[in-house]
Amino acid sequence: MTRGLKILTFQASALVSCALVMATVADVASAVAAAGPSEGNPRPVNISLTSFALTPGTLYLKAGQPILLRVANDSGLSHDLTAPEFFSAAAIRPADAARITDGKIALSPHHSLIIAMIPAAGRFSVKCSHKFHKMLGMSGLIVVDS
Ligand SMILES: [Cu+2]
Repeated sequence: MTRGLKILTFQASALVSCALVMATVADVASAVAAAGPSEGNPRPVNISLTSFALTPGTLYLKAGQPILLRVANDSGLSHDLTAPEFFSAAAIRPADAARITDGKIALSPHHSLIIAMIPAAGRFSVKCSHKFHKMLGMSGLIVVDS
């Protein structure tokens, strides 16, 4: 009986994390809708993490222009997008900022998330912080023009 309960508990927590991901996507969708045509819709921007590359290697953005940054782990290994200066300089929707820990977005294999943000001007290096991943090719640059 106890064992059955443990399995149930595990499944429930897995469901909760799936629900959280779906809630984030729904929130961003409503944020986009709320922005309305007069403010201009956020531009969708993608960063793909693979073993072992960040694509694009250099991402060009415009300061002050809202974006929906989709970070996707398109691989079977865990990776992260580490860009502490980029994230701390940007204005990030609070619900999305909660997904960034120590300047890092950690993603399980084949998971993605969307961050609604307004980038600030600068040149920011990005990498995966997992051991040897940067050396193997997981590094890049975000250039935000003013
Ligand atoms: Cu990695």
